[in-house]
This record gives sequence, C-alpha cells and structure tokens, in this order.
Amino acid sequence: MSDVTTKSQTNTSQNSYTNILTATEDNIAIVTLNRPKVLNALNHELMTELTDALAGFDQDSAIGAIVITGGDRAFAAGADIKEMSDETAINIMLQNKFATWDKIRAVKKPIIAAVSGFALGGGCELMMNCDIIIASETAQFGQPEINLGVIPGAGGTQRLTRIVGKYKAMELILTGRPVTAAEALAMGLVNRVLPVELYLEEAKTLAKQIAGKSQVAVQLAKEAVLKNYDMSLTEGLEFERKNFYMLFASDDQKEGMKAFLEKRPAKFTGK
Ligand code: DAK
Repeated sequence: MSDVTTKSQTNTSQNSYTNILTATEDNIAIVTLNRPKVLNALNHELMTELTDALAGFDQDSAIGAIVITGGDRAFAAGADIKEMSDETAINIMLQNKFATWDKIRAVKKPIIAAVSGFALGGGCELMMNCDIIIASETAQFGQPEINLGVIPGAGGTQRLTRIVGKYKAMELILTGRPVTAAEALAMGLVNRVLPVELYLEEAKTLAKQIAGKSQVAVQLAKEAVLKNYDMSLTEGLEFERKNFYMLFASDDQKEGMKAFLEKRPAKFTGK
C-alpha cells in the first residue's frame, strides 16, 4: 500500500456546453446542471448536452463513476414548462424530443445524484434514473405535474411506485405535494441526508470509492440490479408516455401551464 497521499485535483473540461458544466476529479466525472435562473429547468438543449456528456464519460476508461448535481437551491425544478406549454399532442408525439431522456438509462457506469433544493417533476425523475442518491437537508422532492394538468412523463409513475410503494406514490403523484429530505429518507427515496455544505463532497467520496472497484464488476453489478428492478417497466413507461402526450390535447394542460407562467392559480375544467 502506498504511504503517499495524493491530493484530489479537479479538472474542468473545456467544451461547448452551455447548460451544464463538466469536470473530472481523480477517476470520477462531475456533471453540474447549470441553468440557475430557472432552477435548472430541463429544456431539450440541456438534456441533449447532459446525455452527450454522460455518453462521453461512459466511454472514457479513466472514469469509473459519474456524479450529477445541480446547485444548492435547485437540483432541477422539472422539465422546462415554458418550452412545453404550447406543444400539441401530435407534435410532441411525432417529434418525440423527450426520447433523449432514454439515453440516461443506457449509461453503464454508476451515476450518483447529489441533490439539494428542488428536485421536482422531471428533476425528481432524472434523480430516480441515478443509482445512488445523496441529498442535502434542504432538498425537497415531488411530482407536481398534476398541478399543471398533466402527469409524470419520464418514469415517475413507474419508478417512484417501485421505490416507495403504491400508497406513498399515489399520494405524491395525485396531490403534487413535495416531501422534505427527512421524509424522503424515511420512505427510501434517498440513500442519506447531509448538511448542505457536505452533500456534494459525500457524493464524490462515494463515487471515488466505487470508481476504485473493478469496473467490469461494477458495471455488471449495476446491470444485474437494474435487470431485476426493470422487469415489466418498459410497458409501463410506454403507457405513461402515451398518456403524457395525450394530455397535450386537453384544455387543462393549456390552462395549467399558462397559469403557471402567468403566476396565478389554474382554473381546471376537467376537459
Ligand atoms: N420550467 C420553467 N421555468 C421554471 C420552472 C420549470 N419547471 N421552475 C421554475 N422556473 C422558473 C420560474 O418561472 C422563474 O422564472 P422567472 O419568473 O424568474 O423568469 C424562476 O424559475 C424561479 O422560479 P420561482 O420564481 O417560481 O421560484 P420560487 O422559489 O417562488 O418557487 C418552485 C420555486 C420550484 C416551487 C416553482 O418554481 C415551481 O413550482 N416550479 C415548477 C415546478 C414544476 O411544476 N415542475 C414540474 C414541471 S413538468 C418527459 C420527461 C420529463 C417530463 C415529462 C415528460 N418525457 C420523457 C416524455 C417532465 C415534466 C415536468 O417536469
């Protein structure tokens, strides 16, 4: 065993991304969602950059694990409502821009989410695509899509139900109520909760620990765990997505998203 302690060095990559930051530190990669003015709302450009960066690190033999994080105020407050609000059911289905999200599932290396502040809607779903979740005490989690007149569309109805069970998932998805980090820990939605000044370091430490293992074993272990977890998920995801797209034919989706953007309560008609 070496008696020389090497200090971690963070290398921030020079790349053309505008909505994320990427860096490497020892044998891990760190991807930071970076649209702080809109609480890291996940627009298509950000998702394209994120999945491109993840695919790159997945191919990079020097990297053993990936950390995805946001800012202390927000991991991500969901998909970009402004970008979605005027979509039509047919357009959203034909263009299928949301298909980018599927690429996260293809990442073979372990992904650790370091989550602080808002992890809502697509933000919570992005987090649930990760393999281990470290939260700050200020984190809050939820699926508020119902308040916009839609439903979760990136796996929330399927993954959240598998993680926390039917009754908790129903409550969160049907009411849109966010839960605190402490509640999330109690329901098994996160691995552990730390003070805000420590959560990211903890995630990096864990990532380095995993990156130090046999990479082939780590990848096959991840694949095996997901295989078990994944059974019959595909059908559920397809069903959920069709219903998500179909809701863009409703008045309530138009009203819900418009009301959000106008900062007023929505008036739903059930049509
Ligand atoms: N989209 C766009 N802008 C957002 C946003 C979002 N999701 N969340 C926040 N912002 C913007 C706000 O509009 C505001 O912008 P300005 O007015 O300053 O220009 C800025 O971020 C700061 O937000 P607030 O002023 O609202 O900040 P507050 O602290 O008062 O409130 C909040 C924070 C997080 C409680 C609130 O912003 C909020 O409720 N945000 C919306 C949360 C939400 O409803 N999220 C779910 C969105 S729907 C799919 C994949 C993904 C999805 C669906 C399908 N497929 C693969 C098919 C995902 C859908 C969703 O996530």
